[in-house]
Amino acid sequence: MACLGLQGQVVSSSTWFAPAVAAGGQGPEMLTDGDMSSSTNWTESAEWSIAGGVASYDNTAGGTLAQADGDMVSSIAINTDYDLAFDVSNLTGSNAYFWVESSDGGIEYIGQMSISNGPYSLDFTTGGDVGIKGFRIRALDDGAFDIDNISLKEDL
Ligand SMILES: [Ca+2]
Repeated sequence: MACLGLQGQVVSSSTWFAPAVAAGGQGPEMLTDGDMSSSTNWTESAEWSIAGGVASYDNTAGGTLAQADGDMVSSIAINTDYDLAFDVSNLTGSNAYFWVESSDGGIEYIGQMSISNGPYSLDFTTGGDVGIKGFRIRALDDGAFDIDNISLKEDL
């Protein structure tokens, strides 16, 4: 059947009932406790702490916040597209640097980037080698910050 559009034109039913979300989308969440509700499945170097529902980097030296492959809901795979989201707040200092890597740092997923406060939505594609897999953020001064709501999903 046809429907009348806003200007009175005839709109085909296939247009009128087009789905709101296109095909593709995202897979399920792959990280455990990305909301920082618990530190159990995260491994923090001395420069990081998880408390009060956020992870905090203290800017004293380079440091890592990691989740081993076995602690993730699902594993990073080779030659796959991923969407990574997180929120940064309370940044001090002039800048902070940030890498996203496999849990031992052997494989780099996202190279050095400077960060500021705000929500981030990034994507990356793994290569043919993901090493021991897992996930970690490596931070380097200058700048302490908090991070929360870390989400990693396959970009379908
Ligand atoms: Ca939180």
